Amino acid sequence: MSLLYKADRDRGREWRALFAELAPDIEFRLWPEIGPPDDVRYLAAWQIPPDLLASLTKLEVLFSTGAGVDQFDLASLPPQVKLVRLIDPGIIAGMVEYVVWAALTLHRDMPDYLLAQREGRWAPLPLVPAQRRRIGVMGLGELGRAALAALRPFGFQLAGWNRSPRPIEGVRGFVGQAELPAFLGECDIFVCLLPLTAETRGILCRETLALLPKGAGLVNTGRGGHLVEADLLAALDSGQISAAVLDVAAEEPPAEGHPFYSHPKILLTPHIAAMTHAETAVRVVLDNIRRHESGAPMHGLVPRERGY
Ligand code: NDP
Ligand code: OXD
Repeated sequence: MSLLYKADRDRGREWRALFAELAPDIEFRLWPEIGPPDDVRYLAAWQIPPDLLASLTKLEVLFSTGAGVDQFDLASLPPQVKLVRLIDPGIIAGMVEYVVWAALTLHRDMPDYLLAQREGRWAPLPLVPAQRRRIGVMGLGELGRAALAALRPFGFQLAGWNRSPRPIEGVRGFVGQAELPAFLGECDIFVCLLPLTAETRGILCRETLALLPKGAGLVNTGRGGHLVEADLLAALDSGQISAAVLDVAAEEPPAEGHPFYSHPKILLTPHIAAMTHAETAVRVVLDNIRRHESGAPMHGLVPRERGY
């Protein structure tokens, strides 16, 4: 039985070493050395070259090497192939660090202070106590829930918005489109941790940004496709949004000269909020392969029709 790995090659070498140690019965193949394609039962990939799937006639499971699956063209995935996303403690830990850093950065007005420092100004702003700051998270999945749990000890007023009810202690819950305006109206800082689907594409747009309290801060660690970039720039210009921390962009990397690189109210990072580490990810994938082989349900199995 073999698994083909098609993602970052350096990380692939780490995966190969771990597979050799932990699962010598599985032949690990590192793209582009795919060997006989009809031996491949498992594919672990971030992006899939066109035509690859058609050659893997015995493929049983496609494992995303990340938490999301929006990078795949699901229409080209044969219906019998199971699709599994990565629910990985390493990704969760990375995202928690990033969201806490981003929320505190906005809470403590760091974009203003960075600008003041560069301009040689000593300009203290009022310090808002955490108890008076309202932080909302969109998407209460693995990552959204972990981020909220890490923000709780600071004493912020926390809220969460989700497709289905997900009660979380210490967090005001809002559900579905009908409650989106009420949720947004209570976010001084809000964090997008949604998956990118037909329903969530463009969800951060002029209409929704206008529902936030004036001067709110935005964190997008979901996908670039959630945000209508021109609408954010307009909201920053008008002061409707005071600052944004963005880890993702519609086009990655954004083209040279893109306003996100130089905007004084935007902190941009290159899609590094969380990263997949071989040490944790390989164990998760192996556990799922063993589950699949024994007929047990895999963790992170994606219902195709739902798209996340
Ligand atoms: P999950 O699938 O665990 O959670 C997604 C959550 O979003 C679920 O709670 C789901 O609701 C909710 N949701 C889905 N669609 C809607 C909708 N239309 N309206 C409201 N809520 C909705 O995903 P994760 O938490 O693991 O990951 C979330 C996303 O984070 C990934 O898809 C990826 O885009 C992004 N990500 C970014 C990274 C980075 O480095 N920047 C790293 C890793 C992930 P329900 O409970 O009802 O299903
Ligand atoms: C992921 C990502 O989905 O890194 O894991 O964005």
